Amino acid sequence: MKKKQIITRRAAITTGMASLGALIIPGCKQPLPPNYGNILRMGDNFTYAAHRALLPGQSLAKEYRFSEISSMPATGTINPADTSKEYFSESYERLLSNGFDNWQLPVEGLVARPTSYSLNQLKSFAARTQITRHTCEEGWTAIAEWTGLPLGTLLEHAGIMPKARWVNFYSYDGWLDCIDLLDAFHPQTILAYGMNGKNLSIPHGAPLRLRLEKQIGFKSMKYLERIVISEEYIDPGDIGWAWYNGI
Ligand SMILES: Nc1nc2c(c(=O)[nH]1)N[C@H]1C(S)=C(S)[C@@H](COP(=O)(O)O)O[C@H]1N2
Ligand SMILES: [Mo]
Repeated sequence: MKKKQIITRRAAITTGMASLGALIIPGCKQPLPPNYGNILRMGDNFTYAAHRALLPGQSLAKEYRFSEISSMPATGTINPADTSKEYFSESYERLLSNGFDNWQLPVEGLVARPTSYSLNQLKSFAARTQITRHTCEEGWTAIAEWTGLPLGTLLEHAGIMPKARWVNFYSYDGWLDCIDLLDAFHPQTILAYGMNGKNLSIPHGAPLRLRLEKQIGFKSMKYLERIVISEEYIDPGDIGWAWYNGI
């Protein structure tokens, strides 16, 4: 799918970052978000709950009632096991043929304990369920219920390091995208394996997708394959979008 350039909220983030002692890289238009060490130093109490309470710009996205759930179309990639599509993935096809029993999510890079998590392991962490509105850049919205584990829980389980600044996501249909740690530790940022009370379906990103409720729809990556924590910004190439697209 072709993505169009939209205006970033650069000014807004820059202001927010100033309070975190973050830098604007000279000669680079992009503001540098805080690393995990910056976030840790913001409080005396290094617990996840404390980070969350202290982080700026962490207002919650609106959550809806069960009766407000709408139908939701699946867009972009709708089945990476479809051999007729250019995004076909042989490894995804193999995992799907086995009901995702062998699926694992590696969490690598700047973590003390690089780990590959099975779906059952991910489901064993405390889950969060939220009914939120998805806003696609192509002009439609939909309300659905999502269940999964907070991304922050996983990052702390893997031992995210103080130098870490970016969380990069790779998907089976070949996408690469990143978020900063303010979004990564936002309480509504979850890795979802459930939708509307059922296992996440193939069109909606099975077995695991990101839900990033404060940014535009395409940032909620489906078909997660791998997570890499980095200090450097990993350029996803020309996807026609800035890395930050808040709503
Ligand atoms: N891996 C992957 N993630 C993706 C996409 C995709 O094509 N591939 N499409 C994005 C877009 S543009 C939107 S609007 C949402 C759509 O989610 P849905 O198909 O569950 O409605 O997923 C996003 N995440
Ligand atoms: Mo979208």
